[in-house]
Amino acid sequence: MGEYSRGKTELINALFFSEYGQRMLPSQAGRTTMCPTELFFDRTSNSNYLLLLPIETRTGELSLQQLRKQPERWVKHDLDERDPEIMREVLAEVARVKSVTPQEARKLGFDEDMLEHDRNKPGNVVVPAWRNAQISIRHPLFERGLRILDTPGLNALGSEPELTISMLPRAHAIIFLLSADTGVTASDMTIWKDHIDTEHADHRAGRFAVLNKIDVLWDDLQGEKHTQEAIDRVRGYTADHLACARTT
Ligand SMILES: Nc1nc2c(ncn2[C@@H]2O[C@H](COP(=O)(O)OP(=O)(O)OP(=O)(O)O)[C@@H](O)[C@H]2O)c(=O)[nH]1
Ligand SMILES: [Mg+2]
Repeated sequence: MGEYSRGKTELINALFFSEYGQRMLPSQAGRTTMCPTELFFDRTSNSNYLLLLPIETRTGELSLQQLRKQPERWVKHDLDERDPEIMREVLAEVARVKSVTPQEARKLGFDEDMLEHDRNKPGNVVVPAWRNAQISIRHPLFERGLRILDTPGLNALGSEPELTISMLPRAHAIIFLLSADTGVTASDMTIWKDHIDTEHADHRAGRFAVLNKIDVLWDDLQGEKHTQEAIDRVRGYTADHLACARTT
């Protein structure tokens, strides 16, 4: 979890897909991941695929949990691991947005103030095209049962209540991504307080705050000692802010 552009998706790419030699999941500057994205391996079907739940299902009566039991409501793409280039193109869907009128956005349950305006179509706003993505992909850790949830940044997080009420509190562990150059910003803090450091959450394997983008603190002019001091400082501030124990 974390505010947008902290590098959540890039971390998943680095940890799980580095052998493909390219970014499997879309990761770029600004808001990228638009819907909660689960990664796992479906041992029952023993196959790789991407399932996407259209945003329009928000107008229906069924909850996300109910919709998860109805495969016909999801759009399915097969993923061929022998063709990483095509796989990457298919996985780009998790970043897809739609341009709609403010009325349509309200009908879909969005708060207009939380949405970005469509620069190509004045008057329109941009909403995620999908509510939820499920990616079944063969990987030794996923085959052993690991399941990861990659979340979008704060605004998109807040628009899918079941995610924050049921999925996140049940997670065994949370990795909270921060950027080393900014430390804990106000919106990082909102995510930490409202969605992670909550009373009824499980998180039995822990909550880990991770300072990403440490390379932006590297400074050839000032030397290594200076860089190390800068890193120590930001770690100290971060730990104090989040009131969690410092680890190396
Ligand atoms: N310099 C540097 N850039 C990074 C690092 N990690 C990620 N980035 C870049 O930061 C940008 C945002 O990364 P994403 O992985 O898309 O961030 P995210 O947290 O998934 O963002 P959302 O999907 O919008 O919530 C991308 O351009 C990444 O390449 C890092 O350790 N160092
Ligand atoms: Mg992302």
